[in-house]
Amino acid sequence: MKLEHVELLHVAIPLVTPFRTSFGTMTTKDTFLLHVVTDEAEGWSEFAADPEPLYCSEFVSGAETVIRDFLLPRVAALPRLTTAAVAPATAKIKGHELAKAALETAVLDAELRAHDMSLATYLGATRDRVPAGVSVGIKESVPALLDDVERYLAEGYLRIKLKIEPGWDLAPVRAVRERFGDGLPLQVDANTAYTLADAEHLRRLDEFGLLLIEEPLEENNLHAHALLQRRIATPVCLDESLHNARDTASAIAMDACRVVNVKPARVGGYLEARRLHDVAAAHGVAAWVGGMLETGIGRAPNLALAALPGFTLPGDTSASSRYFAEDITEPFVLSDGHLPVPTGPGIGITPRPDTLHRFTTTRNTLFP
Ligand code: OSB
Ligand code: MG
Repeated sequence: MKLEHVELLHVAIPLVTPFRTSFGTMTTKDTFLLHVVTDEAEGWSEFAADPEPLYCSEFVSGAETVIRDFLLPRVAALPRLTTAAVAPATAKIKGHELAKAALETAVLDAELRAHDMSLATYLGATRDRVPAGVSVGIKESVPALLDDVERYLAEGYLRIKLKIEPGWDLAPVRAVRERFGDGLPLQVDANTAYTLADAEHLRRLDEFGLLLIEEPLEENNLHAHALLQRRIATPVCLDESLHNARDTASAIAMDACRVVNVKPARVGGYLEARRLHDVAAAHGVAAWVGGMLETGIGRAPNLALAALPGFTLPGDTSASSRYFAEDITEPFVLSDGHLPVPTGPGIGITPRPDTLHRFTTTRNTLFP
């Protein structure tokens, strides 16, 4: 393919309800979409992080600069543009996995459309629908949390993830277990809120039979997570600490995690995400696809990935209505606790022009 035009669209979409985690509270999905035009087809992608570097070191305005000044010039200089060439062309730029993922995914969407192939087919999907879990934020009270969980279960969600932080951990987990029973698939996510000094406290979660505890300790401290895992029975799952397939292999080898959260954005894109899937599967380690409150543009490719056979646990890929009153694409609708895997070419979806127009705050041409 030959790159002809790249446009970046800043979008701001209100969330149906504020989403509070140990690192902050979100009320809008405020990010950008990339629209790549080649001589053969067009592609879309969504940047996964937020305006502030609270979940990870990347952020919206920084990623725009990185893409415009460092990634795009290298990709535009390729004699022949293919998805497989994007990561090697940008490898010398350190880090910035989420920015790299946005660029690679838009190119991938265009390339697959040019070949009339769906992302699910390309990645090796074995399912046409995927079980949906839901990530439930920190609430002002336990009764308010129980109301939320009850509503999500009534909608059909098959697994509940509770966001936790010091002061909001044992009590909400105990309350959810007491109200909804031991059979409910339940897990927690601390987003790095604890330290090893909290090991004895976290061990008290063991009695609740959780599927996993996600990223309890500081980002990138595999050694500390391995020490924690020796002291608790709940399986440790890593999110923020895993940036590529190689460090995922290291984390598994040192027993720093017994479950892997795969977010394609966090690892530089879908090609590397599939490698994480393969590493986890080769080790017999459970894996699932995480989420970043994506619009339909980010959700569609995550659903294609989640359809691979090694994703053995329900993911955070929830329906559009869990996030937005109105999504930027046709909404993804929960049916019998599952979401459909897109079947159209590429990521299988595009923004609805009128909705996109209403949610777009600024458009910038990045290339030429
Ligand atoms: O840690 O998994 C996380 C949302 C934003 C940033 C980080 C995380 C999350 C979620 C929600 O837990 C996942 C989703 O529903 O998209
Ligand atoms: Mg997480």
